[in-house]
Amino acid sequence: MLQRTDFYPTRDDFVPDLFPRQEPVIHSTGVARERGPLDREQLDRFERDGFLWMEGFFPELAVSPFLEELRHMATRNDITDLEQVVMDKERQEIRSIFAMHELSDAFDRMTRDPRLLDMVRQLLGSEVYIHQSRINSKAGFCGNGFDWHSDFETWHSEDGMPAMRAVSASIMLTENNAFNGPVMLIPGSHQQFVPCVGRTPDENWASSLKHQQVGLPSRADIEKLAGSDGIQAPTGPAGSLLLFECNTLHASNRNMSPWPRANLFFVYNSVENRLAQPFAGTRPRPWYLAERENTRPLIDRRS
Ligand code: AKG
Repeated sequence: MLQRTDFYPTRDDFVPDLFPRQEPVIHSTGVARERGPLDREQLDRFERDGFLWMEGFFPELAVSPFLEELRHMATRNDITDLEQVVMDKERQEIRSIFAMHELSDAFDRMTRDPRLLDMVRQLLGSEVYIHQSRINSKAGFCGNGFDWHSDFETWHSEDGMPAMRAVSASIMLTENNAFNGPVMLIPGSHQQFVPCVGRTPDENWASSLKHQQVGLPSRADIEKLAGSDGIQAPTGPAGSLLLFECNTLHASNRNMSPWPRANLFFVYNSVENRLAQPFAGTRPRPWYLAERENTRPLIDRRS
């Protein structure tokens, strides 16, 4: 059998030191890059930091029906019993719902919002499809956090995503403030691939979605990367948007405040970066974590 070259080796007993990414951060070039909607300053910031924060991108009123729908889903046993719904390990509150756009027409329409699509196409330099969508919800007083990781490291090893050519659009469904566990990011970390020690158990996802144990960068690597430009935790009202590059290291703390925090994530992958077999040698993860079938280019909602 022909051996595939793995440009991002990870998940072994011994791994190389962190090393520079192999692809550009912004994949469009020339006129397509300059055409917008992101202007030069925004592109430069995304390229430098690995993320862009757009406070109040959508009006709060435009996102409140999505929060209502999430609350309604939480009351329905036929939804909470689904495999794609992950409950918090200590309390019986929803932690994540995957493939939101398959469960709800409203969420599906939102993935095709022309303003989102145009920005993501500009960043990825091609047509795009949804690799994964999810809501992460942290109930007041008890919503758990997420350890430091690069999404790409997981998508590469467990899903067979070949290259760093995916972007997450995270839309805040509630206010994100300093106390309710906002996402923290390490600016500039997307420039380095951080290999992670440890082999991937079969069906790792069954436990990792509640508490990740492999695919975690070493503390020394996190310290090194955060040592350059620190850590940022963008905060703002419901409707704010965080666009972040698939390899940007991020994490979040437990929600110890009384205020719930719910964020929606749409992961757009380039149609030129469709999934292969997982590089960790494990079986492919379920469809709701990694789309393999429905990879046709998304068509704008307006058309
Ligand atoms: C992830 O889902 O990969 C995250 O790191 C989410 C962090 C959060 O929702 O606070």
